Amino acid sequence: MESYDTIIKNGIIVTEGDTVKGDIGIKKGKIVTISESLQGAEGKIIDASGKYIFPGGIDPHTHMDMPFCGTFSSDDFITGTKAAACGGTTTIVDFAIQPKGKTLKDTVKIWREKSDKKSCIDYGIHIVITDMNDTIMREIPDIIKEGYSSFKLFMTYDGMKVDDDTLMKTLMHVTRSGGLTCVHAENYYVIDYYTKKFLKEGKIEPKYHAISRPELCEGEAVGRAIKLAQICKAPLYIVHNTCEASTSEIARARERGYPVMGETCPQYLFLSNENYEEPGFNGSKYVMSPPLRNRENWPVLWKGLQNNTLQVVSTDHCPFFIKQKEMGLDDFTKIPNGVPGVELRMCLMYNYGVREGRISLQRFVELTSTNAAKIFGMYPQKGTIAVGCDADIVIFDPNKELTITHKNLNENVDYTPYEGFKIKGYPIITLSQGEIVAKYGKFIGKEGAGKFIKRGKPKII
Ligand code: DUC
Ligand code: ZN
Ligand code: ZN
Repeated sequence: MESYDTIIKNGIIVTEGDTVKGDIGIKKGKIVTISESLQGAEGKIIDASGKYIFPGGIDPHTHMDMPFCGTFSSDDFITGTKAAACGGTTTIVDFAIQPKGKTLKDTVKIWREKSDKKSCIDYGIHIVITDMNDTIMREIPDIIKEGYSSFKLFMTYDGMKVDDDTLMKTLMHVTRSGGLTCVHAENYYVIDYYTKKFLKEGKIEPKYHAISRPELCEGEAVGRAIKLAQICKAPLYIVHNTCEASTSEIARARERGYPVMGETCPQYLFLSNENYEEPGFNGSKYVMSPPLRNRENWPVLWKGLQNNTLQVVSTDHCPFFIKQKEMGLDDFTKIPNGVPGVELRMCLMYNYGVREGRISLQRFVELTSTNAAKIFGMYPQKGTIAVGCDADIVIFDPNKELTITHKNLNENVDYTPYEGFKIKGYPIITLSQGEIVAKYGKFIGKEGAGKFIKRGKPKII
């Protein structure tokens, strides 16, 4: 008789290519059988009748335990990955920030100390280069071979931003070494000009954070980064697109056949600059960069997700308690930038994407899992449901209705920007490498059981 560690029975298995009813047999953390019926086989049975079985979510943009504005994002690798698991995400790719004067090897060591034996789900690491020089350049090929195959550059932020010269050198060198360059694209000088002007005029409230970073400030930087990538014959991935100004630049480049890819995040699809008008200091909850835009951008971003101008929905999860946000009570530039989101990405995208008819089930899987696995060198180990893959699986109840409140979430922060949202469809069981790590919104896995994922060659899609 066939025997498995776990059998998921009677689910509706959804991958990037297919939707089929069937059973999944799991052994030693891997999917070993998918068949119409595993009737009679031995193993711990999970009955998934009437439920969707999705590949575990992959969130390729998180900031756990990140130093920022004199504080740290409030989720570390323990709390943040527990929250991710409860929300149906089984892999994150977090950004290790290079401290000035440190090598890439040092940077990786710092981030592995934050994540190893702490992460509760599997994780990869991108490297943010803030201090480029010849030594760093020479480290790139080896660091890629060690599984850190993507790099990010900030085009803005004092202390982290790089100039166009560094951007070009990185694009060329990373590409030559088989890696992928990502950019946070906003025009530094536009922000600097408006910030100084507003503070001088006594305009200190959170909403001026957003007004100092207009849409074209993002559009210009995205356009410039794309052109530099073109000159360098390099592929490029644009993180957190928020608006028409940036998405249209990516669309134009892709129409011409350039290898440019991009993501957006739930906050840019479901929230708007109207949130900055909330009473008191509530606007600070939405201080992030790039900022929230007007709601006319929502259908543009959805169209981008539908027509593959954008390939990924990530979260840019970077939570701060209100107390931390209050560092900027008298000066919006001192509000730590970022919002939580890692726990709600899958349900929000299902509710507003699939249930409301904007995307198919297949596109949902691509946007939340498969495409990130491909782009960031983890496919097919991750990002799909097939024999031989890691058994990273979400059992999703399409009929579960709930009203979102931060009180029921596992993120280590005292608010959610999605408070009061009513949704239908929620992950009820999450398996990471074959083990059940979350059930009905509670983490039940082992702290620190997540593995570092040595990522391979990025795929251009
Ligand atoms: N944007 C944020 O809002 N937070 C962290 C870093 C970033 O780019
Ligand atoms: Zn960013
Ligand atoms: Zn980010």
